[in-house]
Amino acid sequence: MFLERLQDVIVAPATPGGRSALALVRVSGPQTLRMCDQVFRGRKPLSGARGHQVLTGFIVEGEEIIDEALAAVYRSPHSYTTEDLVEFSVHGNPLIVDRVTDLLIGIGARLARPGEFTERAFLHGRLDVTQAEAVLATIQARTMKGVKAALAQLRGGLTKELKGLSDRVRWLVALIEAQLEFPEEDIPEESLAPMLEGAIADTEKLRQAFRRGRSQRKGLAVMILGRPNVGKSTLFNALLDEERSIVTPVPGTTRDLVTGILRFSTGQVRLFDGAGIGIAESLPDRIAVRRAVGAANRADFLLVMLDATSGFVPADTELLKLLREKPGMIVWNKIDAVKEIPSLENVAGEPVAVSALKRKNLSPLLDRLKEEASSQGETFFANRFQEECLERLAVHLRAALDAQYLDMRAKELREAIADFAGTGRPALNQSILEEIFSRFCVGK
Ligand SMILES: Nc1nc2c(ncn2[C@@H]2O[C@H](COP(=O)(O)OP(=O)(O)OP(=O)(O)O)[C@@H](O)[C@H]2O)c(=O)[nH]1
Ligand SMILES: [Mg+2]
Repeated sequence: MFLERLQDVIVAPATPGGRSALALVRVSGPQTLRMCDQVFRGRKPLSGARGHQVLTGFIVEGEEIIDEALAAVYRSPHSYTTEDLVEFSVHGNPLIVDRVTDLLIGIGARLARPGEFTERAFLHGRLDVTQAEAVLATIQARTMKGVKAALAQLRGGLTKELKGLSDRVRWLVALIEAQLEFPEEDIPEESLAPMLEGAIADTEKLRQAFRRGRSQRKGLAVMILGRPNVGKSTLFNALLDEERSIVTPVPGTTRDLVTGILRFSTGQVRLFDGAGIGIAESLPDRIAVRRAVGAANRADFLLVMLDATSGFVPADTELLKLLREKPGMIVWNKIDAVKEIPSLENVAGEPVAVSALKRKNLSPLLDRLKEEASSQGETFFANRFQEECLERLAVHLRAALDAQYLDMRAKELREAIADFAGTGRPALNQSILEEIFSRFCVGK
């Protein structure tokens, strides 16, 4: 259906509403030049212009002059969308911009949806999704460093990384298939494991670069998670140095998701506090818990809080499991009220022990958050679907590493190869594309 929509001429202002020196109205699609000729009067028709030519003239409605304008003509395929495209520079008055846009709509153009120009560049194969994300990141970056990282990705940085990794996995599949077919040609099986481990490590590096990209764009999302009453809100307030979240001795105090920003010189953290995960009897409790779990799923980093006064309890097991899938750390709280910090077995990483109430030992926690939020190291910008592809990829690679038989390994790796495809060109599914491109501004 959206391929049919490619037949439409789309129009949208490409500059923000409000008064400014100039404003840009963009028009793209198969009949663009013919349509623009109906509203633009220059020394020659736009349909007779070369590509990349700028003409001076007037925007007109019949005999009425709407504005003096410049029209930049881009001819297919040498334009942002790869279609015929015209950009009118008009005076930056919203009345003029709206009138020009309405004029074009009046003769058959359609108002573009957010990101539709970029979506067309994607559908015509000029950009892959990694580059489309880079376009968005270039516009949204809040630091020059972020802009540079986005531009590197727009030039194909991430595409290259993914290709390198996918080539290696393809090579592994070829090796395994050769081994299955010609068992007499002995390919040492010991050599497969290190290669797989290398691919897993590189996938993890990419995932981390995705997280850094997200945190550079929006701030690292950190969720404080724990059973009711362990002191989550007290820690939240202590870290933000502000009495934001309500603290009481009554379990089940926090229900709404509370959020605050922690700023470091290297980046920022969006900190979340929500309901305690535990017995939820009333409907509001259940909704509150669902919200907290949802926020934990969306978070980039978890602070799983345990209560040192009660020690580890069975209900904490589920919370610790989350740390297998997502980076985070364990925080023992209320150490002011115990003689010794309870021990924990079989957990990854060193727990940090604090007293949120007395604000004791918070600096290792803050240091870690600062480190996680810093955009040091390579940064890539991705959307949810690309992140999910990479997540599945990591799962398939691990399964391939653990598989006992070569054919199982080959099967997992073939699935991994399918995941790569999704990172650059997701299945042409309307709702996926809409979700990706709707985050763009109108006119981009
Ligand atoms: N001794 C001691 N008490 C603490 C500490 N941190 C929190 N508390 C107390 O624990 C109780 C619960 O604190 P909250 O911060 O409301 O706990 P919570 O985890 O947000 O609780 P819910 O929102 O109900 O899930 C309060 O009485 C706090 O004063 C601490 O470090 N030491
Ligand atoms: Mg609370």
